Amino acid sequence: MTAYDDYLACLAEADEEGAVAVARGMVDAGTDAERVLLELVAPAQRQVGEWWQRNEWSVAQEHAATHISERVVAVLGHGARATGKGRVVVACLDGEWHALPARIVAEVLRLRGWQVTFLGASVPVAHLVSYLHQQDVDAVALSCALAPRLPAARRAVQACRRAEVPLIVGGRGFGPDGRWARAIGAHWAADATGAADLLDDPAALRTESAGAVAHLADDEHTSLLKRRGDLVDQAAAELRRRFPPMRDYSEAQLDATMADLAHIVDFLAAAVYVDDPELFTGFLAWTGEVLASRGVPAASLAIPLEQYRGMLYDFPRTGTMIDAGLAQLRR
Ligand code: B12
Repeated sequence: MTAYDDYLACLAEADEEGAVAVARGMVDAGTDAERVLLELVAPAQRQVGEWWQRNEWSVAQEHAATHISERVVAVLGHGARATGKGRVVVACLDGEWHALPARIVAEVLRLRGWQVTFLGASVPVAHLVSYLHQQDVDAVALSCALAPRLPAARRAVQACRRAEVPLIVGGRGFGPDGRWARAIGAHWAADATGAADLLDDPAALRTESAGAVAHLADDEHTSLLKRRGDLVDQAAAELRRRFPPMRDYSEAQLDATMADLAHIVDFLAAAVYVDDPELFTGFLAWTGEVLASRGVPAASLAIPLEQYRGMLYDFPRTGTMIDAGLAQLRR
């Protein structure tokens, strides 16, 4: 068994002390704490996500594992000394509850000699900015795991620019190659090591990009989100009509279905925001897998998509995204 297997076994058994011992053991044997964070804890958490996605792990098992990884991350960052590089504030965007990826970035920056202030999950942009005005901060690092937070990320880019504090962003919400960070004009790094390297390069951080958001002039994104409640309600009614198993759903299944319908609108809106159908088709592929592993045919997704398509007939860009999604479902 490798240390990674041992660590996963500890997460599976909710063995907190065991997990800490595996991580400490690696450091004692000479592995950098940064590598332990990025090559043990981070991939283990991604594996936890896959188990949840495939319905092999419950939400409770995921929560227990995440709690343990949070403790391990704190232990690995402990004792790091600031070396006068400056102060970085690390936070998650508004509505973003994936604090652990941000915490891993925070601890890596601490290990690299930065003084780090970790603000944690869901920090509204206005509060972040007023914090920047009150404190002496050299840079901000923002994390986003879910693409629907991209509009908040762009507001943060603009606000940090006005406050003249360099900002870097990261997390899976910006796309696998950071392309949606570029779309909103943000500096992006793929992982915590990339974040540390970018912060060490002030010349790179001084460059400014306006991003590529001219398409937002059509206002489809804002109008679409204004209709969110109505879209979800109508899609639920249509599902009840065309998808008979839903009539026997438990309350919990109905709640999950309503959340899924809202997610579809949110990711559709995010795709419209950055004008990239792949954001939406990628989301649908993932949702299809989640549904299939819970016994719901992925093809049933066509019902809400067709409903949204009909209701949004006067939204041309949105229509293109939905058509790409429907074409993918047919394949
Ligand atoms: C734990 C977890 C949760 C926990 C988070 C608790 C916490 N304290 O963090 C809770 C239970 C809250 C949660 C909730 C949800 N989650 Co969740 N979650 C996860 C899980 C399993 C692990 C997250 C993690 O720690 N990853 C490990 C780190 C290391 O991830 P990482 O992205 O690789 O991070 C690196 C880079 O992205 C980068 N990086 C990250 N941030 C930054 C910042 C900067 C500045 C830079 C430069 C780099 C950078 O550096 C990191 C380290 O190198 C992931 C699975 C996954 N693949 O990540 C799902 C996952 C992200 N969640 C998912 C989902 C769907 C949800 C929910 C919508 C579920 C639901 N139905 O309610 C909610 C949404 C909540 C919200 N609004 O934010 C999906 C997202 C899928 C998608 N299509 O986008 C995932 C991928 C699970 C899956 N496989 O399906 N989740």
